[in-house]
Amino acid sequence: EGPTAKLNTLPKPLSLPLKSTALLCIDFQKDFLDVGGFGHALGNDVTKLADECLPGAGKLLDAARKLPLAAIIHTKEAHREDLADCCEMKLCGPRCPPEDKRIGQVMVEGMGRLLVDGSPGNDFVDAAKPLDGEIVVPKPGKGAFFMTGLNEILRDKGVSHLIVCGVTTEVCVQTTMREANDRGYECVLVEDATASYIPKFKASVIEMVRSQGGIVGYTVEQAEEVARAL
Ligand code: TIU
Repeated sequence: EGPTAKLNTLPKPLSLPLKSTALLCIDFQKDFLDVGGFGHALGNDVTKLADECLPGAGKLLDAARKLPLAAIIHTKEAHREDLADCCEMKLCGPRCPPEDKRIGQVMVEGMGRLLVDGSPGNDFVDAAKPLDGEIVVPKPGKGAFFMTGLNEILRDKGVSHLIVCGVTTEVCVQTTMREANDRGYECVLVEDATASYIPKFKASVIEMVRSQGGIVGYTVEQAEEVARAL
């Protein structure tokens, strides 16, 4: 019952029930999109992500804000100041970054401590900033359901379907979609509102999500199409 948005998704068309659909924006933070952030400290070229996914994310946010969707939720990968929620393996595990490029260090003046909540560089990029009334979920891991109240928030709001966008496609976005799928949420990944440092991994995730009849969820090419349908 209620209005639906019909999408030309793969592996088959999907009808989103608006009353129980949430927009989930994953980690649109300076730490991943800007030079001097955590993604940069990991050795990635971060300069292409913004142009690839922020226009699409903006279209989804604009459209969702005009409707009563069940919720608009923004996650951010953010550790406590004392790093008590950052395990040793993440802090200085196998990838063994130099001391000055670890979580909690200041790599670039003005960005503050890498991946620490409250640091300027840990904040959202301007193009995807949460508005008052939207939900912000800080998370210490890659998946948005790990050590957060996200499942309870979604249950409380009666959410059954998630429109998913964010960065990076194969790390926090894919992990979150798999967690959501296991918990019974139907997910649709918006291809031009997500990006990766490694383009072939983004392409692979899109293929993987919708393979085997939609083993993890659905994909749709353009935010524009979702915005028009909402
Ligand atoms: N490294 C990388 O691609 N991503 C992350 O570490 N976190 C998120 O994807 N948000």
